[in-house]
Amino acid sequence: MRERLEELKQEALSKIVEAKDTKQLQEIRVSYLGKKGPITEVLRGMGKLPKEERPVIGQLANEVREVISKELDAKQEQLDQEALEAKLAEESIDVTLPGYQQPSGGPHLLTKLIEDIEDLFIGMGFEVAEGPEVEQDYYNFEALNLPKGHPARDMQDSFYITEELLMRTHTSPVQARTMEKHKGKGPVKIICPGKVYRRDTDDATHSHQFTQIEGLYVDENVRMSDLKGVLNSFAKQIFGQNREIRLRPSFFPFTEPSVEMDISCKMCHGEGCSVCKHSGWIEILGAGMVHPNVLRMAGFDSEIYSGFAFGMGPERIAMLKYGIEDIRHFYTNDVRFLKQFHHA
Ligand code: 2NL
Repeated sequence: MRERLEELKQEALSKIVEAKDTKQLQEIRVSYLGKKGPITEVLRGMGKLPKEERPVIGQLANEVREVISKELDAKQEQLDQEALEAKLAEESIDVTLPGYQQPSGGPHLLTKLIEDIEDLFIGMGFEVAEGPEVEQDYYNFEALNLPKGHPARDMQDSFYITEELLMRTHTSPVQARTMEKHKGKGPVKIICPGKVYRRDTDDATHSHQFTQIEGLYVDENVRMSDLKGVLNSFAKQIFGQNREIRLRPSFFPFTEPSVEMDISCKMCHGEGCSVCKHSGWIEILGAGMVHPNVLRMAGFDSEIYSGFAFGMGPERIAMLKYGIEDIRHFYTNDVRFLKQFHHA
């Protein structure tokens, strides 16, 4: 019986060594230590042994049980440890790998330019005013001395929503609304930046949606020389202190007299080149003295009050300032284009 027990022990231990998982260990436990296992069987057969042998064999059987049980426990622990290590190895991350780039964006070139222009006019005492992009025919045209039937308000050129509502074609209606709110009392000194809409076919120099900045200063004794001083200061701050300005007579329905402003060409220092079409001057904006009809419709006494107004296109300013050749670059938002101006 001794040999049998010794044999069972060796058998069980070598099976434990070879066991690959918890399930196999459990099978070994049941088959060797269970109620129907060989050790229990040996103990049952003890009755046939001589009396003095019984405690010795009994003790040996218990020792064998214990050794097998301990080995099973130890092997189980080893398997658990290996499983844990495998899991940790699988889930480990290499903290020395380079991280993902988190590219940071920046304000759009046009946003930035518009804000710079706002700041510069705020510095000269103007306030920023905004208004609706869906506008009434009255504020967009009528109040600006463009009565019904005026050639400049051709249905074909504007996006109408109803007979009386359209997408604003300029930011002037914001100025008309602001003047009206002042109830005939000056001063009104505002700039109005925003999106405007025209029924145009998009190409390198036209867009059905673009931006505009208009300015308006209404008070007693506002003169053309005030307009010239403000615009001169604007031009030098945006394009450089070495620029000259020039005012040429022009026509707008809402101003009288009307002018267009040019800045001297930097490329050729006024000598003439392809940028300025060999004139030495580049057109930047339109302006003039507010038409008395416009003042009167907004509730101002045109005998007491006078004003100047101007309008410019930030896209055009940006194209000239940075040499951008296609207006569509502003709206297609190719980051390769946009990021060139993040530090502008
Ligand atoms: C241009 C010309 C201009 C105005 C806009 C204006 C507004 C009011 C009264 C009088 Cl409420 N005038 N705006 C005046 C002259 C020119 O814009 O070429 N813009 C891109």
